Amino acid sequence: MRPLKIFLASLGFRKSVLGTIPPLGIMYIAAYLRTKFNVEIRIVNQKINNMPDDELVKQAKEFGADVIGLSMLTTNAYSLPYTTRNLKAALPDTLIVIGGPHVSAFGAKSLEGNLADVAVPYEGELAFEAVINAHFNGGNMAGVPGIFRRAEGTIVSNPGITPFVENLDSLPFPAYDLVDLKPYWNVPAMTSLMRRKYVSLFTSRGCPFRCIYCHRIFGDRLRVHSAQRVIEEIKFYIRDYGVNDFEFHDDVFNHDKRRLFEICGLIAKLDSKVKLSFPNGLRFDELNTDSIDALTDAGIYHCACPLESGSPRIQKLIGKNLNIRKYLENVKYMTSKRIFTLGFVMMGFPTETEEDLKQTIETACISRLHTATFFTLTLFPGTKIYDIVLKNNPGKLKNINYDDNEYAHMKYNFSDVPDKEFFYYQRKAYRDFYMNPSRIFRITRDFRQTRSLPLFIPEYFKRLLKGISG
Ligand code: B12
Ligand code: SF4
Repeated sequence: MRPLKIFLASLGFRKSVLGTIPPLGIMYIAAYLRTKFNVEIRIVNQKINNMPDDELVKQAKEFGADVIGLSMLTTNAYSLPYTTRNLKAALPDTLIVIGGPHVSAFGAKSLEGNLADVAVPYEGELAFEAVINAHFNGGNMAGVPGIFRRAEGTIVSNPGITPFVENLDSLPFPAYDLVDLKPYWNVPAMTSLMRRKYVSLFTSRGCPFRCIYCHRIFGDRLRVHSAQRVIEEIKFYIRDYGVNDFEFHDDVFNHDKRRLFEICGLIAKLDSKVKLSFPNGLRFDELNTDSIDALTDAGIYHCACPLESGSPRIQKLIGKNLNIRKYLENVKYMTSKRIFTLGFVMMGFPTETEEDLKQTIETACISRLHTATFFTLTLFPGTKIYDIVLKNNPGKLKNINYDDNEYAHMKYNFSDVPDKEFFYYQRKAYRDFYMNPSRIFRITRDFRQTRSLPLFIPEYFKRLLKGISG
């Protein structure tokens, strides 16, 4: 029997120097499906070479896909109507499944306005397997828990939730063999460096914290790959890909402290010297000098430090409850080791006042962070904070346009401060934070690719002009 042909694509375009990484979600799914079915799989990441939608459709047709899986963030979902219409026209009998953060956020609504057949929220491996089994065994998907599907002209939400993989070590390594890594090595990754041979890792899923603006893709229980398995994976990439630079995308890599020490200890014993970065951040109030020393010995050189707010009142409101004193101490200690530290800060929370904003700016400014990005809160359905605004201030949701928006350029203001003042504080944040000779000195001293720093200057000015320019 010929293998089942599965075409997996990650949607969206790369518009600036901001990061692009290998599409881990569909790479994990591909690796898993290979262990379950006789399949031939092709992976396409639209973002890496800004492949036009029509080219993506052409490739799916040429490949002769029996099943198409499309993965996307909400910011990338705007092309779904066009792409699914053309995919259906080119391959009328092919099952189109959508999944990823957008479906996890929008649920049944993610099937509105497009021609995808099935939408899979949350973790994808087991649910996609169940969808394929149901499709090729009579087509009845009513028994697949937690998915959204079309039936008799309507969208149906199946009862139950899509299952999580309990033992993460039972999953195969993501299918790096289906991805050409070279183009990724030439553009900035989430770690804002380029021209470096790296691999992205995702060594844990789920998070026990309760920040009310955050996704729930992997549930609220931390599941981890064992330290031994993480090291096996690292050794595999060193051996087979000649890579010694590893970018961790975990949400809370350092929550399991024993595992952190185990992983760092095993890395320090490797024959090859490796470099580690944590561009999605660590939970900084859960670090201490010992864990920072262990990470340093293992090779950490670049780390995001999520602060979000410098106001204890807002910390409580958003459920982050970060210990700001410990945060500052640990940033200082990490920076003293010349590890490049990037602050993630958010502004625009409901009820946030000028006083809160001032506290946030002051906290960022007194920190030893090398850089900071002052994001505006972007609300996604499926989060508690979205429901709060929906209840108290629904008018504010009307203007949200997620389409193709990037990172620091989203311009929303859900705070109590009028827009004019609010964006003034955002610009002030960038100005006060960066207009500091000691910080500029440390950036140029500790950034690994000083020569590429000028590339980020236009990005800096865009942020500095937020709320003034278009
Ligand atoms: C790396 C990362 C990025 C990178 C690269 C993202 C990319 N895809 O190119 C960069 C830095 C560019 C980025 C940017 C942004 N990001 Co981001 N990012 C992440 C991060 C930290 C890791 C993503 C990852 O690799 N996960 C690991 C893989 C294994 O998980 P996964 O992709 O979700 O796949 C699993 C399931 O979703 C599902 N699945 C995925 N695809 C498919 C497809 C099918 C068919 C099926 C069945 C299942 C399925 O199965 C997979 C395996 O279980 C996540 C947080 C997180 N923990 O996931 C946020 C996250 C994806 N980002 C998020 C956001 C909000 C953003 C920004 C909009 C931030 C902002 N306000 O500007 C920008 C968007 C920029 C843009 N225009 O694209 C949100 C998404 C929310 C949403 N509804 O879309 C997340 C979830 C974090 C959060 N705070 O909530 N991000
Ligand atoms: S923001 Fe980070 S710490 Fe908070 S719930 Fe999300 S992943 Fe967990």
